[in-house]
Amino acid sequence: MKSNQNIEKIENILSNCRKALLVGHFNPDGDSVGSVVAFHHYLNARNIFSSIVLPSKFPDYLEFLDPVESKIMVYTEHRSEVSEALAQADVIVCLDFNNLKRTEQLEPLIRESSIPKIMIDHHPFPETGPFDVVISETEISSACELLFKILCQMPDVKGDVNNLSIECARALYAGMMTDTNNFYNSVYPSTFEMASALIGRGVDKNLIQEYVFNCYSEERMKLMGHLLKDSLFLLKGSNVAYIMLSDKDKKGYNFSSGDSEGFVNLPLSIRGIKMSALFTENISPEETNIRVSFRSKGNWDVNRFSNLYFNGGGHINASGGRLYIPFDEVPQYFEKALKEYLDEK
Ligand SMILES: [Mn+2]
Repeated sequence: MKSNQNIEKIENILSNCRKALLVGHFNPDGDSVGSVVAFHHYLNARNIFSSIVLPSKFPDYLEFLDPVESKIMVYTEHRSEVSEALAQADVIVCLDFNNLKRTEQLEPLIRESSIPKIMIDHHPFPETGPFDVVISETEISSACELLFKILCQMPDVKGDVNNLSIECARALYAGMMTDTNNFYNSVYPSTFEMASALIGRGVDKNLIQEYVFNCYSEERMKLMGHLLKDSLFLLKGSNVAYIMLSDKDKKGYNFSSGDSEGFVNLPLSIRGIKMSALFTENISPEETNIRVSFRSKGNWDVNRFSNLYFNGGGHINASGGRLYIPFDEVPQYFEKALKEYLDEK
């Protein structure tokens, strides 16, 4: 379907809507939080009330985005409030994920709801079934860039970025900036155009960089040093490196959510390394598993690799997944999967 028809459909849904529920993905990152918050501020300007719900906690460094007038609800901590917000909503908007599976415990609630649903996302192979409108583009930096493009086409914005509130503009910039790792990857000409327009609108990019990149704890920096020294492994004869982050190390360095942000990129700065992995042991009252992150360069497809061996997916050069095996068996499993995957090619 043509994108202007989708814009019309969204406009139709919103013009009949009083309350919206905006949903981000599990383990929300900057793009996830940025996109739901930006959409919240857009709706606010139209006098449409919206509640934001995330399936799990978001990292502390994104707190500056949390709207004062309508605080983000984390489903695991605000179950009844979320159920109430859903019962009152007349539209659900899903941002920055391609499958309702990515909302974990929220999935059945959203699936069973009969109100209109909109998906705005930039991951390949979107699940279209449950949605009335799907806007999915993969040749774009982030969900925030896609949302920016959509908002600019809305009748009330009329292509003029000055018609977006500064709070909306700031959230869009933050999401794009984090998903591109500050313009390092997945950047298109349109990404710079968006950045230029938003800075022209008054977004203080230095302040956002300060919040996102320079507000880590001392323990996080020391954990990074420890991992690079003792838990970074290069696979001989290949262009692959990986980091093991154990539960013991997390406890020893007072780990909090978001502390491992960016760790997976570190091995890629070693000459010759084309693919890197971060394995994080995750032991919590709710679940025990291993979180897997991959990053790669060029045509090394970590989306497919994660799909085949790590119960996950994402993009060609950035993906995630999960493993359900003992942590000390990870290196062996990883090397075997790599060998199989590379031999098959
Ligand atoms: Mn994203």
